[in-house]
Amino acid sequence: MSLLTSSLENSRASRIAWLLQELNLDYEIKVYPKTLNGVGSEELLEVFPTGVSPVLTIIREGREPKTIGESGHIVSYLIENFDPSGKFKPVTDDDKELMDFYLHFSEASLQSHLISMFVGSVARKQVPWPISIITDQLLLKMNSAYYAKKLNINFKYLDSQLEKKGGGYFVGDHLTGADFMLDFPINACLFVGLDISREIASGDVKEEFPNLYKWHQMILKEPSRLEAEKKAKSKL
Ligand SMILES: N[C@@H](CCC(=O)N[C@@H](CS)C(=O)NCC(=O)O)C(=O)O
Repeated sequence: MSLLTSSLENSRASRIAWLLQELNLDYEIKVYPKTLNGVGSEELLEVFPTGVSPVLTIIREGREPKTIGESGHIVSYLIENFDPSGKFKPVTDDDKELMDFYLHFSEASLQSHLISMFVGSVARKQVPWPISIITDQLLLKMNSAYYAKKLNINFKYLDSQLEKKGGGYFVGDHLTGADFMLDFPINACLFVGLDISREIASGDVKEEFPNLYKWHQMILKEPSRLEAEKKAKSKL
């Protein structure tokens, strides 16, 4: 398989690399340069019409190569087609429904607001002083009134979900697509993207989301995730 990405650091591609590693699949990572100011890569546009990453090309003997996009879809597709022992499949119908919810929640309700804040923080750096005094205030107000506020509600909800089930993984008692999808917004954005998290949490991020923090610490030790990270680093 070929995992195509415009970036390996701070990228949704990391969740796919981790899953490929967990599934013990043979994969290579191709890194494409960002050429359109972070809105996509011209090279990627040639492989997939939206020009954003991650994109996965599945090569199987006797079949035409298949190229798929959207990280949530890639996660579902890989688990559906390449997890014969059902290692990552939810056990009950309720768990399946919950996992599907998290697959959507991750991109639709977390990532959308995280990206808005990220775009704001990049734009902020382009504005010269002293105009930046005003634009900084405007961005902070926008974040606290909307994006950071929404994210605080959504991360608190996730935290309470883990609390309700006594910790562990997001669905059932083993890794599912939910954990792969939530890896990026929680591990790379909430606990590592400190500038953003300072605005999302009213105080200390670890204290405000203690159950997410425990999950974060557990996930960082997953052996296949560490292995995928090592492979990705060798590509940088
Ligand atoms: N909802 C899409 C979002 C894809 C997306 O926006 N990817 C970012 C990287 S994480 C991207 O390619 N941005 C443009 C760039 O890096 O040039 C998904 O989950 O795959």
